[in-house]
Amino acid sequence: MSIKIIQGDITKLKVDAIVNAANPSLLGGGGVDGAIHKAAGPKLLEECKTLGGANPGDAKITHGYNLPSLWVIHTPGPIWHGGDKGEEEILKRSYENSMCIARSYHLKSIAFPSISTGVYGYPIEKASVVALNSVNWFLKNCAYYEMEVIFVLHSKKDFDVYIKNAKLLGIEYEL
Ligand code: AR6
Repeated sequence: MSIKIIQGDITKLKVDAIVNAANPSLLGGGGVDGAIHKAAGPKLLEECKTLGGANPGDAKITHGYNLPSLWVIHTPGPIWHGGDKGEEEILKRSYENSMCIARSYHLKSIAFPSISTGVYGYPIEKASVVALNSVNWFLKNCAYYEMEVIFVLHSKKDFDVYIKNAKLLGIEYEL
């Protein structure tokens, strides 16, 4: 079981699955969602149309089409409303449900962007703690084969926050 933290563009990664910070329609949008649809090509949207959307915290899987990754796991995170509207629980479920789908497909390498911390406004300091704790907990308690999780941060600032909080939480990671 391992956790990697890197800075980069998630659409470039040759992994088993990348996770998409989607919206409940699952029909594309801006940010990382837009970048993933652009890189995957129009067949991704065609498949997404068959999924019937997803509630915040749930996750659904599609093929990766023109992406280097084989699969895309789509999960709408919570919109930040100040922190007292169940945002933390929903964000945790986005990570855990994505990991559950990855496990059910026996995927070995899964890359996550920083869900909800762009358009959805979840503060990166708080969101990174939820992301790191949820995935670390899943790897320790629920993974029954070797799984590698890569946190892919688009900006150096977000990367630095993840590294700082991984250290504070005592979570082992590689670069
Ligand atoms: N690789 C890795 N991370 C990226 C990339 C990339 N290519 N592009 C952006 N990010 P956001 P959300 C980072 O806004 O907050 C969409 O319209 C970005 O810097 O993409 O969950 C959806 O359709 C940020 O840190 O997702 C929804 O409507 C992080 O990805 C809504 O945005 C997440 O930012 C979802 O908002």
